[in-house]
Amino acid sequence: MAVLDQLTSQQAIDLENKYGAHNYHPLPVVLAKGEGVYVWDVEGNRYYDFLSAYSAVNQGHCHPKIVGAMVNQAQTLTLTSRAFYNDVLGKYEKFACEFFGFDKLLPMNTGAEAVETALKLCRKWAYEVKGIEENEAEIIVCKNNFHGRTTTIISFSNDPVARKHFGPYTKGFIKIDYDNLEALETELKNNSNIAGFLVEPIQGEAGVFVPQEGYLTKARALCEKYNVLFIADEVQTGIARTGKILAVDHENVKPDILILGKALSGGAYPVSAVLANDNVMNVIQPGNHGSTFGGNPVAAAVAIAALEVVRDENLAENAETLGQLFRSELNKYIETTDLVHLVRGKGLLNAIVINDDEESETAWNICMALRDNGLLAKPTHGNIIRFAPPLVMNEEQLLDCVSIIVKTLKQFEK
Ligand code: IF1
Repeated sequence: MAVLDQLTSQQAIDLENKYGAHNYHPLPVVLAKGEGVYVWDVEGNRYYDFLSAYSAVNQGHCHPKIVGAMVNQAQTLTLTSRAFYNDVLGKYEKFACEFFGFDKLLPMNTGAEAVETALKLCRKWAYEVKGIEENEAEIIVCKNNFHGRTTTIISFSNDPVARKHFGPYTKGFIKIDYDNLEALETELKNNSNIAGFLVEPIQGEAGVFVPQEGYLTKARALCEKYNVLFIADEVQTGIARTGKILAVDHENVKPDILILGKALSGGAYPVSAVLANDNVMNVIQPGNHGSTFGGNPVAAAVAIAALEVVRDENLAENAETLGQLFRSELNKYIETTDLVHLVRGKGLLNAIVINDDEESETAWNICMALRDNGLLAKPTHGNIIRFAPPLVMNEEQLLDCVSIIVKTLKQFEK
């Protein structure tokens, strides 16, 4: 077998099993091609993608404008490092700062790196601007958070699988309940060493958990009152996914630090960023932080194109409209069955909760049956299935997907 011969699905799976670290448990489907809302496996079967690479492919697979920008830049200049200037980064920084309404952007590659960047930025601000004593700064985070997989980030996770045997852990984090303003105020009131509050506007990995209305506004106000930075991790919720450009826009909240990744590139390339105004970002000086690839010309060109697509194709509005339709259609079905407990979400970031315990295989089996019926989704936390299609979907396609989902769920009714 030559290295680049076309594999069967089973051959591809066997290769990954034998030669790849076993750090994932993928649904058994081997994808070979993507276009818009569709992906194809190596046997040529077509599926609706209802995961969008965990909300990275909001603009749809292989969007021609994004791929075009990438190919064009890749043929011109790919990487200079930040030892020299390149002629695309500044244009991208200006474009993105104006797009999201911040003074400055710090470019990185992955979501976890951007979260790390935000934590460093917050700590430095705490020492140099707020005046917290050296090494005393603490950052409040929420239980059941997901912010990535670095050593520091898993230090404040409470998922045993993500944490166990990776210690010793990084200090300086306080965990409080999500969606609980009293818990936040209690911490802020009693501890003058708090530098920041890091929060997901909707908790994705926790099963698309949407906080009560007003939570973000009030949390933001509390941060202001106690001179603490409000840090929004919009890696998953950002870039039109929830029906607004940012999930915090639903409450007109402006974070002190904004963390973006995933769909910032439309899934074409690893591009992440931290945005803040000068009063915060200016604490970062040469040598404090960086990355070989962060801000490279390909990433910059791709990100500009990816954001232009979101704007020009009105993806936020489309996510809002189709999300309403999706939840109302699924609710019609849920009223008729005991199998599904509820559907929840915002825009096109949704999940259904299966009426079964977390250890049961039902959600996984439903995802296998969805696959067989032409739609790809993945369980999170055992009994929850996340539904996050590309935002370039149209109404007819969405209704087709609803009928696939309902037909599949009906196969599981007792
Ligand atoms: C995996 C979940 C999604 C994120 C938020 C930072 C990052 C993520 C809010 C880090 C990444 C991913 C990573 C992916 C699974 C996935 C995920 F199920 F774990 F929660 F999207 F829903 N902040 N989320 O959601 O970004 O470093 O990965 O670029 O396989 O770990 P990254």
